Amino acid sequence: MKKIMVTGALGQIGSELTGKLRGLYGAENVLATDLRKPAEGSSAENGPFMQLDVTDGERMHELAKSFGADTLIHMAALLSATAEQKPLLAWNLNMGGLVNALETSRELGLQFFTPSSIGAFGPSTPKHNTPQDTLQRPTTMYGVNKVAGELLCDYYFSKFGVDTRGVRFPGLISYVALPGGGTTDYAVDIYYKALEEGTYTSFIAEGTYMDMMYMPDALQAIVDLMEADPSKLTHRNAFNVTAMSFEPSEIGAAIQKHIPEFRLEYDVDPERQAIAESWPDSIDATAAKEEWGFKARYDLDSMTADMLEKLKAKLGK
Ligand code: AKB
Repeated sequence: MKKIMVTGALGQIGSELTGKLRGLYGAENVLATDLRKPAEGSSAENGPFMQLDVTDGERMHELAKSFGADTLIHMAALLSATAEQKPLLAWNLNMGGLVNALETSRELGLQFFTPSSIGAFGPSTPKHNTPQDTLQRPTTMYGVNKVAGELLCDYYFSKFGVDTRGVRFPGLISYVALPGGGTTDYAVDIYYKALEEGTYTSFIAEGTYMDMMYMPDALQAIVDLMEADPSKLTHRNAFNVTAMSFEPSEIGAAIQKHIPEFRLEYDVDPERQAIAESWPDSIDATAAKEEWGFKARYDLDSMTADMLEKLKAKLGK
């Protein structure tokens, strides 16, 4: 990776990924693009930025070409809960954006990355230690988009030789950018509310396990997979990656080790709860470990300590 274009660069992952890539490869070598304009003083402004609607394939191609990109990292997408509320918009944006990004990569010979998700699994998928290769019959629009996307990336590799790579991300937790419209968002909100109000009302029910990962591990996974020797990759797209699996009362207990008076309450949102219940409790990341050395550094306790420390500074607490 030397000249990288990132779509969705102002989103939850994109905003931190852009900074990491600029640190590794030079600010001038990473073009950040997003539908929105960056806020003044935002880190997206520490290097080139262009506005881009990913459903406009012609503009995407033109931007990548004039930048001289050799890599396209496609992050722009709607998350699970929003996609469930606006399924047609999700189809058009998630699938339209992806096919434009793959076409741009095919036409310009770019290396390509896009994330899939634990949302690509469904209720008939084995729930515990979900294998890399397994049943995928998701019941959400987001999941339908993710499975179709995984297959499309495989197709562009086998049919056109595009160097497509990707992972299935679990819920990602970060103190930098807030997620928006995801089912796993509670595991970010809880830290903010713990510091701001000392209490949090979870929209996910006690006992509902989902896989999670701290953002620094997620960013490193993208870099490691993109740098991996292609001859070692049996799978190319949709590698299961995870760092931990927990349910709301376990993250609550981890926070109480630092804030003993913290209280966790529940007001379950039936829509997001149904999505969570259709996903695995825990997935198996063996293929990612074996094929390109995936490793997560943070577990629930070390992530919680770091999150609370960084958020305290951010919120001036
Ligand atoms: C979501 O909750 O929609 C995302 C995901 C797991 O893909 N965080």
